[in-house]
Amino acid sequence: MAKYQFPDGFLWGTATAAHQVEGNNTNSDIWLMEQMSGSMFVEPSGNACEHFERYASDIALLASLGFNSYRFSVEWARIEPEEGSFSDSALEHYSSMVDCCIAQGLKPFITLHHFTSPQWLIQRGGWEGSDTPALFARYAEKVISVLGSRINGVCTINEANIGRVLTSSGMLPSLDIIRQTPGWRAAANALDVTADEFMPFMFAISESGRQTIMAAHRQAVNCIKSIQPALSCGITLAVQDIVAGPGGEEIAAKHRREVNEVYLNEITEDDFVGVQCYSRHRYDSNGPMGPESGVEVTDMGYEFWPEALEQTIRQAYDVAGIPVLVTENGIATTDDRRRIDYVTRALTGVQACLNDGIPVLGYTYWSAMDNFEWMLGYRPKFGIIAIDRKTQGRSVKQSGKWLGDIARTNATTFSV
Ligand code: GCO
Repeated sequence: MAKYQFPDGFLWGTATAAHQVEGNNTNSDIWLMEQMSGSMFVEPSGNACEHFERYASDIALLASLGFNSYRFSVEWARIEPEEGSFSDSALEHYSSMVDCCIAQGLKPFITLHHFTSPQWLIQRGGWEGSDTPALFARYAEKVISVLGSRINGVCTINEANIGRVLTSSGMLPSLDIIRQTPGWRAAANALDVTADEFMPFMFAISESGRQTIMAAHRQAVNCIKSIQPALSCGITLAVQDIVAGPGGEEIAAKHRREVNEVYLNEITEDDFVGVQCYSRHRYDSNGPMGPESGVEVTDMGYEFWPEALEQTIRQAYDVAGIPVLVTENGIATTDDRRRIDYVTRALTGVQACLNDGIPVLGYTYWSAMDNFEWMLGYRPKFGIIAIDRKTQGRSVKQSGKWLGDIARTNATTFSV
């Protein structure tokens, strides 16, 4: 038996992203891509989980389970549907979400950008556009001037390195190939830009894309701090445990550098780094090796490898030297017992990091509810709350009750 006690004030939460749960995010670039014939998205997001309308009861449900925080994103394409014109009603909507969290005893953590961008931004060069950092900072300033005094933390940009993760791990083909696909070309056409100019966030993998993203983060943090100096700000990164298979030392080290460390090195002044970890990635001298035979795979096709979380917390802290908030960790599975096993092993790693004195601020499970898993649509089920896609009915899974109980007591005993 292992007894775990987490530090006072440890954050226990779940996360969502606007586009994946709200529904009808019609002014965003990803919405457009989903509608195109030949789209790389297997289905459109449609009305998603109707979280835009149902947020109050969803938040109450999460609070009733025992969590003490909720990480959600505010949607740039709703707040600034046209360049320079900010929607009061969208800002009021997110303001009500924040109030609702507070009333229910959940500390609100907001993400300003979670993959989706307004279509007008893409017409202005998207995530390689030279004005994008300043445009993002202006949006951040607007949001924080409304919400800033009532929230507990801000993730400026979700998974700054996602494009590099997807291409280096072989989950997506190269950008050259993607640009030839009919769905990509049609979406570019619809916005009157060329296939090369069309640059949504997830695909900004070049060095200039990376610099645009990191400059947007820095400029946004400066704006936020000028309004709310004490507000905790960070960026989140997709950090899988990158390991070497036979002969793969060099290439694994290269990927660790280009996908993780180059970003971690630039955020040493931030208040925290958001670690988002799902599995490990193995490389040999030929590149990504895929899952090892005999290792269970999740419904995402990832290795069931919850120990990766401990490794990535350690790596992030080693390089950036700042507190770590686990902003995402979770598993896509329809067998909820596997979810409990996965989180048990992941929390074992969190506890080991805490025991070694690493400042881990909290654990956020991805995701509060089954939702729109981007290109894979609604098939992968990450949630601790199931959503009936016909009726939109919510039902809490066993794992939700289990994790909520751990959150409520801030302690647990595992028979490991
Ligand atoms: C990401 C995002 C989430 C995903 C989750 C599961 O990591 O890609 O932050 O939007 O849905 O990670 O893949």
